[in-house]
Amino acid sequence: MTFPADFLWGAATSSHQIEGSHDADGRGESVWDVFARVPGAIEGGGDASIADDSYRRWREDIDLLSELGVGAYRFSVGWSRIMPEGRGRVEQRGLDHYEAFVDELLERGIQPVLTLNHWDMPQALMAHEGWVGRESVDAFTEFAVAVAGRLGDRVPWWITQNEPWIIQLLGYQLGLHAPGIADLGKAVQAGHHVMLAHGAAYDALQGLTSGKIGTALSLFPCDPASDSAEDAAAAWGSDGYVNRWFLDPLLGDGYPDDMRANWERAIGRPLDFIQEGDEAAIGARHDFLGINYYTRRVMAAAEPGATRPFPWQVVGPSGDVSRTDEGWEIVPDSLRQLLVRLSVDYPGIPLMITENGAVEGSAPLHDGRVRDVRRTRYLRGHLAAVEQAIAEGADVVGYMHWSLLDNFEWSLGYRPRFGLVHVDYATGTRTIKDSARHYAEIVAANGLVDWRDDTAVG
Ligand code: IFM
Repeated sequence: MTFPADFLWGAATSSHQIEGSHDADGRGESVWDVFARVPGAIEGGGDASIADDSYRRWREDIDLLSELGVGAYRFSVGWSRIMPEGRGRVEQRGLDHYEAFVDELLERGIQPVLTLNHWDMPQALMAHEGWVGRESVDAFTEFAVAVAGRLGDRVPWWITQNEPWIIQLLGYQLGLHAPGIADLGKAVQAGHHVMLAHGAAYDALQGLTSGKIGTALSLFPCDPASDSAEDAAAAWGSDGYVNRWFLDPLLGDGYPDDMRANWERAIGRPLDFIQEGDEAAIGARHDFLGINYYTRRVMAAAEPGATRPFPWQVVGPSGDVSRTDEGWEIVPDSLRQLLVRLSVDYPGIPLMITENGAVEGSAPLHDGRVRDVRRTRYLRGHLAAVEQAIAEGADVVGYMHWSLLDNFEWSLGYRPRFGLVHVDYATGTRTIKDSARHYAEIVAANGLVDWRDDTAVG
C-alpha cells in the first residue's frame, strides 16, 4: 500500500478562527462578530478579535508550514475583508493581504487551497437574513469574482463553501452558530442557497481561473444502532439529511426524493424555494470533492416530536469506544468506508480530505514539548484508512489536517484544541507539537513510517 507520488499533504485553517485584527485594512463586520456579542453564545465569553493573531503573524504561520514540509495549505479569505458592505465595493487592501500571502506560499512551494466561504459572511447581508434570502447567491458570486479576479491566475484549488450542512444546521436550524436563527423552514432554505451559490460561483469563476473548484462537505457515515429494520431505516434517513441532501445535487441528480419528502413533512409545506432550473444550476459543477470527516453517527428509530423533526435520533455507539477529548468517537474505518462508498456512488470525482483531526488538550511541558500522543494515534489511524481506501480504488488526491493551529472553535471558544501547533493565546507563541513532528516524517516519506510512543514512563 502506498500514497500516489503527487499526493497533496497539507494542513487547514479558516480566516475567522485564526486571524484576529478585525479592524485592519477596512474589514467590515461579519455575522460572527455580532453573534459573539450575544451573551452566552460563546463558551468562555470570548470572541475572535485576536484569536491566533494570524493576520499579522502570517509569515510565522508559513514558516511553520515549511517546517512541517507540507505541499499545501488550506485557508480561507475573510469575506467581510473583501466585501465590507456585503455587495458592491471591493476592499483592495483585503485583496492585497491575501495576494502577498498566496505569493509567499507559492514562493515556498506550498499550493494554496483557498476556501471562499468559511462562515464569516458580512453582517450587511443580514438585511435579507443571510443565506435565507436568495440575494445571498449573487452576493457570494460577487465576492468569488472579486477574489478570483486577483488570485485566479495562481491559486490551483478553490473551495466555494465549507460544510453546507453545518451552516444550515447550526446557523439556521439550531441557532448555535451565527447568525443564530433557529427555524427549520429557514434552515433548509438557507442550505439550498448555499448550494445554489456554489453553482453560481463555479460558473462565474470559469475564465477567471484554471484552478480546480469544489465544495467541502462535512460527511458523517450513519450506522444503525441495531440489526432491526427500523434502525436501518433511521440510518438511511439520517444519511439523507446529513450526506445525500448535499452529495446528490452536487454530484448526482438533484435532491433525493426520500429526504425531500421528510423535509416537506417536517416543515409542513413544499420546498417551493427550490425553483425550476436550480438543481441543474447546482449539479455537474465539481472538479473535486472536499471531505471533512471527524466521526460517524450511530442512529436509532424514534418518534418525531417538538425537538426531533425527523423519525430518527443519534444514540451513539454502545460499549467502551475510544473518543477524543470532545467526546467524538474515533472510527478511522468509517473514513475508509466513506471514501470507497463515494467512489462507487459518485464515480469519476477526485476526493480531497479537506479536514480531519481531533481535539486533544495537551500543553507544553517543562521541556517545551507537547506530547499529544492521542492526536498522533488519531492521525496515523486515519491515514492508514485513507491508504486502504486508495488501495481499494478510491481516487484520493490529498489530505489537509485540521488544524495547523489551535484556534477559535466557534461557539466552543478556545477550549477545544485541534492544532498540530500549540498556541498560547496570551502571547501568540506557537509551539510545534509532537504530532506535527511525526506528521512531518510522514509527509517526507509520502506514507506512514514507524512510530514509537516515547512518553511512557518506566
Ligand atoms: O473548526 C471546525 C471547522 O471550522 C469546520 N469543520 C469542523 C472543525 C472542527 O469542529
